Amino acid sequence: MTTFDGQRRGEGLRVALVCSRFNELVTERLLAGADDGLRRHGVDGASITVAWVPGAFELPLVAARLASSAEYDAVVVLGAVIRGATAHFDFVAGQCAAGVMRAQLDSGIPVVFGVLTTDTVEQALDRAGGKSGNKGFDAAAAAIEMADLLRQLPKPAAGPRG
Ligand code: INI
Repeated sequence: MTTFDGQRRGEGLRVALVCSRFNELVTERLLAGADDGLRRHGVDGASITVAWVPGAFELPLVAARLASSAEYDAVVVLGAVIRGATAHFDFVAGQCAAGVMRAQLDSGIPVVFGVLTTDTVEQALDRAGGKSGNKGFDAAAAAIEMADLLRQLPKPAAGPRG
C-alpha cells in the first residue's frame, strides 16, 4: 500500500500571500496570522511574498498570475467579505471562491482560500485573531501541508506535445 500524507514542513517552500485591502482592519490581522503560520512551520521569511489587491473580487487574478509563475510552491489568498445589507456579498464571495479554485486547478499548485465570509465585522474579527483563532494562520498551515503533499505525489504526465 502506498500512502501520501502531506506534513506541515515549510522548509524550502516559497509562498505568496495575496491580501485584500477591503475591510483592512480584518485582513491585516489575517495577514499577520498567515505570516506567523508560515514562519512557525519553517518557511524562511525571505521566501514569503506579499501582494495587495483592492478587494476579494481581485484576489483570483493575482493569485492565478503568481500561481502560474513557477516561482512559488503555494499561494494563499486572504480577504474578508462581510454581508452587511447588500447582495453584493454573494457575487463577491462566490466569484472569489470560484476564481481561486480555478487558479489552483489551472496552475497545479495549491491556492488556499483564506477568505472570511461573515455577517458582521465582529464575526470576522473573531476569526482573525480573536476568540475563534486566526483563519490566516490556518490557511498558511493548509498551504504548507498541500505543498508538501504535492512534493510527494507523482508529477503530471507530459501532454501530447511533450
Ligand atoms: N470586497 C471585499 O473584499 N469584501 C467585501 O465585503 C466587499 N463588499 O462587501 O462589497 C468587497 N467589495 C469590493 C470588491 O471585492 C471589488 O474590489 C470591487 O467590486 C471592484 O472590483
